[in-house]
Amino acid sequence: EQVDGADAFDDVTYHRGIDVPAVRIAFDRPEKRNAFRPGTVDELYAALDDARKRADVGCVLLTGNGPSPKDGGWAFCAGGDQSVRGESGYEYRDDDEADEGDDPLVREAKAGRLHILEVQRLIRFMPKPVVAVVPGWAVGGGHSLHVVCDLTLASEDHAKFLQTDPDVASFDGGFGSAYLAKQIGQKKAREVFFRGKTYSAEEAVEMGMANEAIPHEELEDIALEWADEMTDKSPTAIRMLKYAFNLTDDGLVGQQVFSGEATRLAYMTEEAQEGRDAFLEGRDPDFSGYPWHY
Ligand code: 1HA
Repeated sequence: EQVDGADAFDDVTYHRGIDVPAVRIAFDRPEKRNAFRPGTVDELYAALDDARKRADVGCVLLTGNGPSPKDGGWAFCAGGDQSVRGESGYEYRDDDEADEGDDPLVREAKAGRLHILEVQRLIRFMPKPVVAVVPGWAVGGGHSLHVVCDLTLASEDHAKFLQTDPDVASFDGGFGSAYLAKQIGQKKAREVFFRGKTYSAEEAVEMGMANEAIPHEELEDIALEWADEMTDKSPTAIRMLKYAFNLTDDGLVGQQVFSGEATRLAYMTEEAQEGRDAFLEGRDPDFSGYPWHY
């Protein structure tokens, strides 16, 4: 069922599972191969952030609606909408009402947007698995989005993986490329960007950047099954595992995120509560009851 408030979105749809504590967030510009304009990214961020904060959501399925009413083509996402690309990024235009009502100075600061990178960080750091469900084209910045997701499930009939960044003089030097190289190896990742060849779902699985190729008509059902399996497990364990997988590639920020969860767990101990209580009661803490474990 549609999540409350989601009818305000123009470029994405946002639904909650009925029996599974998961949500489905989908690009909804199928006639543009689900390319994103700045307003699309704002809505995607808002939906993902809502999913991040909800205690009743353990998994996010990120996908693209289709087929295109124009030609029946399927897409996950074709990256930044080149028709609104300005001199320094992607721009709000007259038919994109997303920044209406903003303070003029905020509008000025938002002139050339590359904030899909903020979405990538949100996916990376949210404490629950995000699954890219790829029904068709995953291209450019759309390809990078599937790379940063925890898992990728792809339509074996229609999914196509393609990096066009250097064709349109763009480059995602972060997760889109360097993290891709961690997944599929340096030679292959360089080939993906330098050659700009299209890969099928099977090839993506073989390369290690997708988990499974699935018959198109079963894609969403299987994705929900995976979400069901994952959300049956311990939320704490899944969260710690995601952050552990991230840690070595994310440097000090990875350590901060992982350690924040360790702090949360430590706060739950009596030992930590003794520290808090001693402060509130104006006495010295007594940690003698808590041994130096090894
Ligand atoms: O690299 C970044 C960033 C890096 C750092 C920081 C921020 C970043 C933000 C964004 C990006 C990027 O995403 S750069 C890469 C941008 N994307 C592309 O270069 C892909 C362009 N599209 C295509 O190569 C092809 O359209 C396609 C392989 C996805 C599909 O081909 P197909 O099946 O032959 O369909 P096609 O006829 O080309 O497209 C259907 C319609 O969708 C066309 O519109 P129509 O002629 O029917 O009016 C087409 O223009 C439109 N469309 C597809 N992709 C885009 C698009 N319109 C605007 N922007 C698009 N990206």
